[in-house]
Amino acid sequence: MSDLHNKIVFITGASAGIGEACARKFAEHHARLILTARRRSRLEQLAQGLDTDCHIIELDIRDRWAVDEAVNGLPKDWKAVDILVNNAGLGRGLEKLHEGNVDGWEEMIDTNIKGLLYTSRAILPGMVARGSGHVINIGSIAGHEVYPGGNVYCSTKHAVDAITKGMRIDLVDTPIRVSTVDPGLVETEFSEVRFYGDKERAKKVYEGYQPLSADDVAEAVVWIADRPPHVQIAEIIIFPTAQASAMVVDKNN
Ligand code: NDP
Ligand code: 8X3
Repeated sequence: MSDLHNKIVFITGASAGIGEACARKFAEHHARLILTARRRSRLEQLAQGLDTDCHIIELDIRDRWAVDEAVNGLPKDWKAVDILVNNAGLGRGLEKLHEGNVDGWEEMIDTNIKGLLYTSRAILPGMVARGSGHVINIGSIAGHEVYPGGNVYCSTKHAVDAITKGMRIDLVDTPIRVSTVDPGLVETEFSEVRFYGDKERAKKVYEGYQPLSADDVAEAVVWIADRPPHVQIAEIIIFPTAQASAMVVDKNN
């Protein structure tokens, strides 16, 4: 039996893409899932199809008080979160900085950095008190490189990289593990959100090569979570085979 059996996994952004795929993969191991995102109906639909216990919370991680309330208000048998998957995040636009949309910057910074911090701050004290836990952040190749128009999104993912490293240092004298999975191009709703619903433009991002699927990333997340307690995978960078760096993608071959 997998070590993940009956583990409580708290996933942010479980209503789509990588977060949803993580929920499905953890469910295959019979982990118990706390599914969070803003779109409750999607979470309900997901939970209905999973053969494991699920607890749904409609949550906007940009709202600090709502995050605290969600975590503090967990029912007794859901409180002892074993694994936190900090996945919720988004990109907005690809404009040059001097032409950028400030509202989009706010959304990215508030979600990708502050939301991840609020969630971690709310859940980590319980892990520390219990002497067990694992935080798995979803970073990005954008946390290692900067590409044209990536200015603010890349800065948020560089921040995730720094926060991951900082957390690992802060928790080194505990049994808690901290990991990050940093993908390249994954075909999800990410580009549709980045381009404010422009499906045609979003589709083009994934044309001419085989991008990663959300499942490819979720498999890495679950593998990391399933290592023995003394093994801490610090970081995994995953590319599609046709990608060599943020900007080098072999299209139409
Ligand atoms: P999707 O757009 O498919 O999914 C994003 C998820 O984040 C949704 O479930 C959405 O749920 C949730 N979310 C967004 N904002 C909030 C918020 N304020 N509060 C709570 N949940 C929120 O994109 P991906 O699955 O691709 O993205 C997941 C993570 O992976 C992100 O952190 C992204 O930066 C990262 N990533 C993606 C890559 C890609 O190429 N796709 C590559 C590298 C990293 P809802 O709208 O219901 O709230
Ligand atoms: C999202 C994918 O290519 O914009 O992190 O960095 S990319």
